[in-house]
Amino acid sequence: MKQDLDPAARQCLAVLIVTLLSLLALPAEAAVERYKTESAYLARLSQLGLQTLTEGFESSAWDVARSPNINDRHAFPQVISQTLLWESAAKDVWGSAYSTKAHGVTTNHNWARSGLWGIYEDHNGEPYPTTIRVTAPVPIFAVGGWFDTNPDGQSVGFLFEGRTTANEPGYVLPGYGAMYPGDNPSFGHEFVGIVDPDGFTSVILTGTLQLNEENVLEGGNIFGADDFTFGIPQGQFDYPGDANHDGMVNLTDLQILGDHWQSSAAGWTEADFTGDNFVNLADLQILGDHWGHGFSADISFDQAVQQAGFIIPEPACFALLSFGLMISTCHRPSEFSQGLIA
Ligand SMILES: [Ca+2]
Ligand SMILES: [Ca+2]
Ligand SMILES: [Ca+2]
Repeated sequence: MKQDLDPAARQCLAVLIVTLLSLLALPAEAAVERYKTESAYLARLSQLGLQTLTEGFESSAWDVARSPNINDRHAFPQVISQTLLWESAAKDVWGSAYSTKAHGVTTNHNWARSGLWGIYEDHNGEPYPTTIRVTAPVPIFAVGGWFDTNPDGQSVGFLFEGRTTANEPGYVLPGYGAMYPGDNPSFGHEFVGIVDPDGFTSVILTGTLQLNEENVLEGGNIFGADDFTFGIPQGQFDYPGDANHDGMVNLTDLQILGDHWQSSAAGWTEADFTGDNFVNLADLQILGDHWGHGFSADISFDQAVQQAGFIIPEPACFALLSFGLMISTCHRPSEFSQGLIA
């Protein structure tokens, strides 16, 4: 005898089957990717639609951690720059049993690849390997930078604390996390980058670590680094006024704003800071309000505007003056000038 399911039961069954199928179709954890050339790494970030955040340790966020020479060292346990937190993780990884000295991150000229400063970890003379943790407030997807080991010829890598799985060429260090070796022996600065499509909120920059037969961690080394690029989610790290995402609100951003003045199809990188797709006084006001962020502004915003040759349309004068601009050129041209003349 045939027993048809009633419509309600049939619907239930259908829902159950669809649910099971969708569970089976869930994507596996995406593989972590490693890059040894910066161009391939940057191309991948672009392909993934990630925004880039660069860190070259030149901005004033790092002024508290400058070590011009061996006798004039200023290391800080933690430095926050562009919303990323950089800190010494040496004692966390290697243990603190025999050390009471302060460890911290700092910058000097020796480790710079560009500009004046590169990062290193200061151990107050103690023989800890370099172990620097970078933490983000929201998941980010990639970290890459230029590493220089001392002595030359060693390689660095990335440790993701607490992870119990890893894909090739990564491996799990029980009790520590997932280790992804750079395998890029460093003679001078060499690039190593890593992309994790699943995202991460912290990563430790360190040597290519292993556990030896006695279950003791080894493989650390001493290095400095510079010119990092992080792959971050679009829009998450937008600092008001920082059109080009370099962590500073300065002439470059003002130039960008001038270049796109009165554009009606602008995004953040064209200096639309309000999100209305227009570049206008509201955006200029935001830039002015945050002028000097991330760098030591040696000229004021109004000086910069004057120097840049802004000619403000008449109705705008009042608005600008209302936030303290001393614009001497509030005369009659009805159009904004062709932006900025540097
Ligand atoms: Ca630098
Ligand atoms: Ca900027
Ligand atoms: Ca706008």
